[in-house]
Amino acid sequence: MGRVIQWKKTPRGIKGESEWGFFVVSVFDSQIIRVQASRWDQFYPNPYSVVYSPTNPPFDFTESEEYLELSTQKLSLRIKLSSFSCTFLDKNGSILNEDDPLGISWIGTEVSCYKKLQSNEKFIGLGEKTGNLNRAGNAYTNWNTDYFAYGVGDDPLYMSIPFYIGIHEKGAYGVFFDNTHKSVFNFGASTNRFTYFSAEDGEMDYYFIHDPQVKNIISKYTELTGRMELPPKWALGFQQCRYSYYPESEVKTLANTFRDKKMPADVIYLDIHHMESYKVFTFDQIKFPDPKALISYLKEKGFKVIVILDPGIKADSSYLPYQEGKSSGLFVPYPDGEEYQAQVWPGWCALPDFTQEKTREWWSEKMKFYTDAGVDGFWTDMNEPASWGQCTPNLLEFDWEGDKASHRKARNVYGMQMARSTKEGNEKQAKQKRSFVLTRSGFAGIQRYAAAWTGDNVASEAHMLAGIRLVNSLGISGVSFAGYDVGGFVGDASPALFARWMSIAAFSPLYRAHSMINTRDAEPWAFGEEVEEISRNYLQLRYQLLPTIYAAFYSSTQTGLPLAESLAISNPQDPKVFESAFQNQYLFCESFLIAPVESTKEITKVYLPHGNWYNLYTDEFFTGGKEIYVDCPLNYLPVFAKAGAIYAMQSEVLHTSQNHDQILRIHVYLSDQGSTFHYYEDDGISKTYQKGAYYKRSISYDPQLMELKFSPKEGDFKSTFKKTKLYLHGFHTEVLSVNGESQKLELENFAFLNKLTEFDPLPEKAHPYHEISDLKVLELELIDEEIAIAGLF
Ligand code: NBV
Repeated sequence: MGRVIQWKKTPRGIKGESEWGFFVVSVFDSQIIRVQASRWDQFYPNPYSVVYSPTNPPFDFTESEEYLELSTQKLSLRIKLSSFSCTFLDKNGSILNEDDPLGISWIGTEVSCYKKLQSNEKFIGLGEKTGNLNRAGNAYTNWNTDYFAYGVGDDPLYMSIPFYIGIHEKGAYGVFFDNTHKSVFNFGASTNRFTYFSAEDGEMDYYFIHDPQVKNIISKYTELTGRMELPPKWALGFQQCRYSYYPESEVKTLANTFRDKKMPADVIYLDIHHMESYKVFTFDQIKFPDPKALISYLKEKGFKVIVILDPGIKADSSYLPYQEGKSSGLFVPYPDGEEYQAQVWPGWCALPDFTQEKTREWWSEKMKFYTDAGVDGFWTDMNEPASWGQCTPNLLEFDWEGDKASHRKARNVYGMQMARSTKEGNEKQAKQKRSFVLTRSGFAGIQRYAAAWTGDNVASEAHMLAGIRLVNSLGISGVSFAGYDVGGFVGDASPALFARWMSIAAFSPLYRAHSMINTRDAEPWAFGEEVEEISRNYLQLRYQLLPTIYAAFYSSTQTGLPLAESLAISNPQDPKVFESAFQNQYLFCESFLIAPVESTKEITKVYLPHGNWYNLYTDEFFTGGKEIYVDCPLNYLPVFAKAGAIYAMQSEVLHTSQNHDQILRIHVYLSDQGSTFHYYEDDGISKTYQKGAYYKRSISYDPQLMELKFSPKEGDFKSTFKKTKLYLHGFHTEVLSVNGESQKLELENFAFLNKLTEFDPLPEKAHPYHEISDLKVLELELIDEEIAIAGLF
């Protein structure tokens, strides 16, 4: 940038000119400052990612011979006048982050921002990136790529989110580089001088976010780029996919097998073979002669159907969507106006330009074809966009909301705009219902439109663990609703691997099994009786935990925080959580510490962070801040409940719309720390919750008073539960006072998982059975008024 030549104050900050460029600095609020720099006096911000634009944030401004300084209550930015070099400080004056003297600079069109590496600095986030939790020492590229059978260290994959969090001894901060071009983030790879982010073209445009707590940095980032909307409850159930289930008789058999085998599930997918010659908005008439009848058959059994949508429109003049797209100018052209075509499943295809409003509108109307047949959700694949050859020419001209952009600028948002249009279509057609879209490709802000899955993974132990890190990293980067193909898409899972994967994914936001054409059958019963029982156990546990998972989804819509929370979020200063042995561990729904482990291991090392913990299955108590060894036979994934955890369970159900027994089971774990569970319930499907049709109350535990309090309910929804049953873990209480009335506790033997059938010749050691004996329980009427429970100890 060079020396600052002139500058002036604006209502939101400053703007000015330097020797080599122009800049705008804007205070967004007390925790976010945006820095824009360009070589021209014109700025072209990305219209797709940021949805937050506060007005007139208060800030102080000081000026000296050497510096300009903008400060809010929580953050200051000091700009050196001799070089436009930026230093961000917290409210105590500690340096959070500062530019290297090379600062913001250009090489041709490539724009970079070089920043000093702080001592022992760690970096987390950056969305769907393979590799370690701590990204220090590595570099990553953002360029949405269809990567079949990617390796666990490969980059780039399908989705780009140029947002990361830096953590060092003096604090933590977030940087969101809002440039859609191919970009590189280098956290000290091949250099010990700096870290940098750069893009092939476009402007330097980044948001600096600060809060002492990593959690709040993520919340702020999602205030900027938006949060997920509450999904329909069925989307939290188990989803079974395959490339592909057909014909319809096979789909029916699949549904019936789930029900016959008493395996909970909610969703069946139709992959590309549902179409006629892979043409989107068609059904193959031989394989699926009456889709409407099929879907209503499935609905009666409690299944929703999700269909795949590929963007490529077959260039066939007898195909209506192609005719319409061509005549209305909906497809991506070359700059001379000729229609661009590439080969995908249907053969040569035109590509809808989702950066154009009328294309999105048209696409969303077309979806009526599916919603009329009863389809409930959509799966947007190949939207990087992918094509045979994998080298889309850069000169293609996208509409970019009328401003025109080349493929270089538009590629990374293409998939996100397809997901957006698909969500709009899903909502438009489904009237009052919530939508569900699952996308492969995306960019910062994708969480507003869709859930994400991590593409074509492989059936291996390493992939199972890598998928967890991908999902956790997506969670750090605003995408709370994410998952991986359980069992691995490519290749054949061993029975043990499948069983372990099913049990880990029961604690994943998205719980979906999927596998590739020409691989072995990969349904939970396809690997033999033992795997079937283990799978059923974890499926049932997932469904029993739905009241907790649903409430956690609701919280995430409010806070932007992930459901699967890397331990780095709450323990950023604890070096242990970054160690390779422990970096896959995470908290699920704030209460459960999940310690993923390969299926080949019988014993594993687990790191329990600061705090106290209970083995979920046995209630064995552990003080945290240490490593422990834990048995991990195939039927028991190591899971620990946090001391102070409060969560809710329901009776076993086979799908999310099946009635439970109306008893809400609340589990509470003794702790010396206070805690609160925000219970949330609504009809699970409509949008009436936005107008007050919900049932909310908090359940708080006070260790000083030794009290548990249910706040009075809020909202107009009538809970589906009539009673509550308290399960007290670690408490010694025998009698409790409930709203002043004394009540005696019962003792119950309690198991989170069912005992496996005695397989011959499986030794007991391989399949132990855990039951918590004499757990203290108390059943109560669930009144909507305050419930005060005293006398705990
Ligand atoms: O539609 C087929 C597959 C799909 O099953 C998979 O989940 C996607 O990631 N799709 C990719 C196309 C090509 C797979 C080789």
